[in-house]
Amino acid sequence: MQERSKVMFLPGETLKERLKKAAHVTPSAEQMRWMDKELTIFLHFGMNTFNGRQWGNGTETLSDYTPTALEPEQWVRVCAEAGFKHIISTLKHHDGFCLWDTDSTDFSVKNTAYPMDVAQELSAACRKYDVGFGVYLSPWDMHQREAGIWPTERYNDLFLQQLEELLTHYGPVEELWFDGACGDHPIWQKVPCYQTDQWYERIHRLQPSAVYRMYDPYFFTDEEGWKQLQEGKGQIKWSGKAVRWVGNEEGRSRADEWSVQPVSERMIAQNAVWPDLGDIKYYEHAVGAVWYPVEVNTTILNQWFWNPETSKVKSLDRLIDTYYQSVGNNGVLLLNLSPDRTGRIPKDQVHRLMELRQFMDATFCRNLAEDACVTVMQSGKAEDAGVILTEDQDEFWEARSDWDLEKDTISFEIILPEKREFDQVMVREHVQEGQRVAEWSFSVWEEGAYHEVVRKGAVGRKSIRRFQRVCTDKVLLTIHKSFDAPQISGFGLYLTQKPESEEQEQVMDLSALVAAELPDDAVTGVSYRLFRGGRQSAAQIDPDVEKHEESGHLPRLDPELLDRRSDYHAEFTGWLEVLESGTYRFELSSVDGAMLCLAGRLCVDNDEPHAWRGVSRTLRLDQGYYPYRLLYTSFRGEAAFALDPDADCADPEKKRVRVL
Ligand code: FUL
Repeated sequence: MQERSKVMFLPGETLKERLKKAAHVTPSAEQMRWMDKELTIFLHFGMNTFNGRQWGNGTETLSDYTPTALEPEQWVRVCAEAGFKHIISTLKHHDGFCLWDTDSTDFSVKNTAYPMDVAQELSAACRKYDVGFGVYLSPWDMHQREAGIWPTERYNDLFLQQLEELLTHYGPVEELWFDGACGDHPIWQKVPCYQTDQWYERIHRLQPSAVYRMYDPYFFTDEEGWKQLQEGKGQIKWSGKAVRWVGNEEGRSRADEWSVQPVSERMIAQNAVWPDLGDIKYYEHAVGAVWYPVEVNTTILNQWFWNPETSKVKSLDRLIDTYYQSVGNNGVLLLNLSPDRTGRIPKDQVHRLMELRQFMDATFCRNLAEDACVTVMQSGKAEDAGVILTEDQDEFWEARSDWDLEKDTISFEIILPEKREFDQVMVREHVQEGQRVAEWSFSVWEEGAYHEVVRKGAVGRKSIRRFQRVCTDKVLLTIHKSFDAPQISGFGLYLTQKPESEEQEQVMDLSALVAAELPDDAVTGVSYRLFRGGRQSAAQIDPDVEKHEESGHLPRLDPELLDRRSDYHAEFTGWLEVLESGTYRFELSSVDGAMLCLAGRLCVDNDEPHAWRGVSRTLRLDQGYYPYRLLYTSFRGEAAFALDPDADCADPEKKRVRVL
């Protein structure tokens, strides 16, 4: 089979012709190998681990870096034991501190009291455990900015030097990660000194089997070239080795994740966050299409770097959900672990990761349709299609070659030897020859008729959909729409098997901290301080050190103060009154980071940039008054937050906890 990671369209072609062409775009061997890994580990460790920040500023001193028992081999062991296939570690984050023996700068581990070359240890351990070695190298470099080198041309040379060192000194590299974040420059715009073509050229030459998460702005061609492409002349620039950022960091993906992406813009930039990216409508004006598979990167903690005060491990349910949003939605999961100040991944993260492993093992160990009979109706004839139950990805069932996008549909009837219980269905396309299915459904036979329980768009390499548990011996998979003859290479039915996990939401007991009476100097209403410049994390605000731009008093806790502006952070302080002793669920919702402290203790942590999201925590409180402090940062979104201190009580009049 010929590999074709891009295809060009001609101006007069109809939409149908374009879609048919797009159906034959295929992954490169490198992309296919990467997609088959399914599970990969991200790892954030560096200066920030020691100074309690999420973004350093490049002025850290080498003596801040003080691991006590740094052991990259433990990172790899954890990764291998959990069945993850490669590990991408932050060898340089935005602060510019290098965790390998680099000749490019003095700001590296080499000059610290703990001079271990992390890249060296990590890559050696990766070879030992047969785990891939990956590199996160931040283009944005605040240390070099302080030194006056970023963002001049000299910086690109320095960056190339760093990249070459990492590509040549440590054996095979599986994946490189070029973060688009840059607090000094508008997001989605290329920093002019970055010569990204040179970066990619080095990878192609020095590590030809590596894939890379491209730096966000990527140009398919120049302005002139774009005009030509629109006239049907020339080729877009595409190596077939890139992987696509899903567009958020919360472990969510779109309803439909298309590995084939129509090229409807000269540049890839903020389209990473379009909710309908890859939709048919973009083919109307596209000049071509490329294979650009999705990577879902998210954290096991509520933040990237470990922090003794603010980080907490996500619930197993959230991680399970992320699994379905990534591996179960035609993507690869890149899950971040955060070593602590010893330099090892702490037990609570390892424990949660292993719970996720147990969940995957127990749920997917047996395909409940493995011994079923599968028949498909084609041209009025029933045909055996049992091949879709084999585990071999290279075997598949293919519809007739004269498939018509508008007219043809196809149904597989799957008959089990007896009634079985299940609550999820898995479908797989033979993506080695393209991603084609655009609409499918799944129905179960109950009480003498088929009932549809899933209806969805794209399938891709693997699509797993969950529904209410059913018990039946007959199901139907229907392909309603496909850009060309569908090729189905896998089908499965599974039943969720969740290990007993510790209580998801632990009650935090603050009753001992109560201030029974409101102190004389307490005032009702809210005091605030506003600081310019949103931060990636609300935990980064240090109101006592930083200079505020505005301060004052408000009659109530009012997010309108922020006037929906982004790029602000704020501190609000005041008093809460608990009318009755009891347990209360506090819910803190926000766009971007928010944290609530009561009586000096961090209680609800909804930190990090994100779209509108609520986080809750159940607290035991005695009757009385509690001082609160709410930190908020608006980083990329439009400022908005809301605090509900008695979220289980819907009637505002009856709430037993009040913000004064
Ligand atoms: C973001 C960065 O700013 C975070 O610190 C983290 O490295 C994440 C993977 O990407 O854009």
